[in-house]
Parts: sequence; C-alpha cells; structure tokens
Amino acid sequence: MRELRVALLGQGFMGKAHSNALRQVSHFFDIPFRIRCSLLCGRDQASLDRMAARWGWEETTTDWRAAIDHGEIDAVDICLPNHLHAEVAIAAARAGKIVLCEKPLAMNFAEAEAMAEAARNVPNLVWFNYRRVPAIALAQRWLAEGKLGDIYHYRSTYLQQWGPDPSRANVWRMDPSFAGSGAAGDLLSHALDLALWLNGPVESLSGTLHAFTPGRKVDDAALALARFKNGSLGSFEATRFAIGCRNRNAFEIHGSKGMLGFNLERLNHLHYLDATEPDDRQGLRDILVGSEFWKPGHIIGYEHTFIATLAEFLFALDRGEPFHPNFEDGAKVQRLLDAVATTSETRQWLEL
Ligand code: SOE
Repeated sequence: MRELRVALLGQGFMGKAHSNALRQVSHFFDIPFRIRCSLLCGRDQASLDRMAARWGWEETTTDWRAAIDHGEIDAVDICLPNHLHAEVAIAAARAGKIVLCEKPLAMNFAEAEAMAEAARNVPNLVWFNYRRVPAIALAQRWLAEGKLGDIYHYRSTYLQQWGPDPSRANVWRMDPSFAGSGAAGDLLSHALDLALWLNGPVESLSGTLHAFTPGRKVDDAALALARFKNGSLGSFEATRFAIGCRNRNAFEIHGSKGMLGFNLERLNHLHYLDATEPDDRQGLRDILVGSEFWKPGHIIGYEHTFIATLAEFLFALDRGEPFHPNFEDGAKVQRLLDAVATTSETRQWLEL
C-alpha cells in the first residue's frame, strides 16, 4: 500500500481537528494509503512537543519551509493564520506536494486565484468540511435531483457569540493583517461555499460589514443579499455577536415543491417538507440522517466532517480525479467575499 507522508502546519484548534482526521481516517474507511503523520510545524516548541506526543507526530519543526524542502513529505496540510496560506500553499504546490488548506483560502480573490493557478497540477483541497455533514450532503443530492422544484429563497445564517468576549479580543482572528477579515472570512466563507454547492452560482450581490466593538479592525458581522443564477433570492447573516448561538450554521431553502432546513447545532438532522403532499398532511419532517461511520441512528459529531472530507479526498486521489471543494472552489468563495467587502463600501449591488 502506498505510503502518504503528511506535514501539518499549525497547532491550534484546526491542527487538532486535522490531526484527528489523519489518525482516524483509516479506522473508518478502507483508504488505499498508509498515512504517516511525519512532520508537525508550529511556532512554540514546548506545545509542539506536547501535541506531537498526543497525536503521534514523528517530528516537529518551527520552520514551515522545512516541510516544503523535505524530500520525503508528500502532502502539506495548512492550518496557519490566513495571511500565510498563499505563500505556503504556492511554495508547496511548486515543490510538487499535495496541498490541503484551511478556509478561507486566502486574504482576497487575487491571492486565491494565484493559489488555484499554482496548484493546478497538484491534488488540492480546501477544508470546507461542512459539505461532508451527511444531512447537508443529502440536501445537496435532493436539490440536484430537483426534489424542491424551482428554488425561491435560500436563507443562510452562521451565528456565533464570542465576539464581545474581552479575553479573545487579541486573538489573530481579530487582527486584519493576520485574518484579512472577521466574521466574513471565518463564517460567511462556509455559508457561501455551501450556497454555491447547494444552490449554484451567484449572479449579483450586495453586502454589509459591521464592527460593533469600538476600534475593532475586522468585521464582527457580515451580511449579504444575493441573486442566484437559478432565479432564487439569497440572504446571508454571519456574525460573532449572535448572543445565545454558539455555532449555528443553518440554512432554509424554499422551493415550489417543498422546503429543506438544517442547523449545525443538530447536525444529524435534516428538516424536509414535501409540498406535493395533500395540504392537510403537510408538515416538517425531522429526518435523522445516517452516516458511513456507524449503524443508522448512531449519531456523529463535528470531528467526523473532517474525517469524511479527508476520506473522500484520498479516494479521489487514488482514482486520479479532482476533488471538490478544491482551490478553485475556494477562489469562487473568495470572489464573493471580496464583493461583500466592496459593496459594503459602495452600498451598491455588484454584478458578478
Ligand atoms: C471559529 O470561528 C471557527 O472555528 C471557524 O474558524 C471554523 O471554520 C468553524 O467551523 C467553527 O468556528
């Protein structure tokens, strides 16, 4: 079996999610590779040592270039702050590595395009992990089959509540030179990727970015109205100031034949209403969606979305097929994020 030697760059929250996926993927899926967690890269040697011991990383380094220059590393997985994504991913792609990168892909569309171009000839992935929530994947299949008929409304909210917390005021996500944006890149990026996947291309858009906190240099909230190519209307609300909501990535889609609803805080469930049924029987069904992980009804969690993403990527890699979401998909999202920022200034609509 082919060995795949991975370097993971980043030792934060996502470093943990990815380490777990790399460790677990062969426990749940018959992947055609033997994954080796070869090299872990981060800034702080003491915490690198702890993380390496906990997750079984063979070596550590504080220099990301060591991963690129390492002749035996096959794949570079980037969980660094956003400002480093482009430089590292482009260097890795040019060195012929497989490149996996956290979202948002880049600081802006120009960077994202350059990344997609550099990675054109190497297998690549952007970690929009929510596409692999089984309930969302089921919604996507039904929408592709036309089960909802003509789509009228696509309503998306991604709500978190940690924005006002003073203990998190100085994290890198609040610094524009590291993050590029606030709720927009962090949360709206997920919402837009799902929208493009579920409901197709966006034709025009108008957005608003807002900071509630005096002096804050990234947006606390990002809103957008959109017109999709399929004729439907979209509304998006992404915020870190939705007090009462911890991680509510949700959507509702209304079409001529029914409705679908999803909320990440109940990630095993998909809501469905069949509007073709007799009126007196219509009501929202709460479907407990199964997964490839366990028997029906045995629910899964956040971490499984990363494992499933990785598994599908590895199967595509084995077949020599492109994987989605890849850097081109990431760049499409980045284009919309740029449009949100631009129209927040101009207060106009932008044709895309
Ligand atoms: C933090 O806001 C965060 O961890 C995001 O960066 C992730 O992408 C999202 O899945 C959960 O929230």
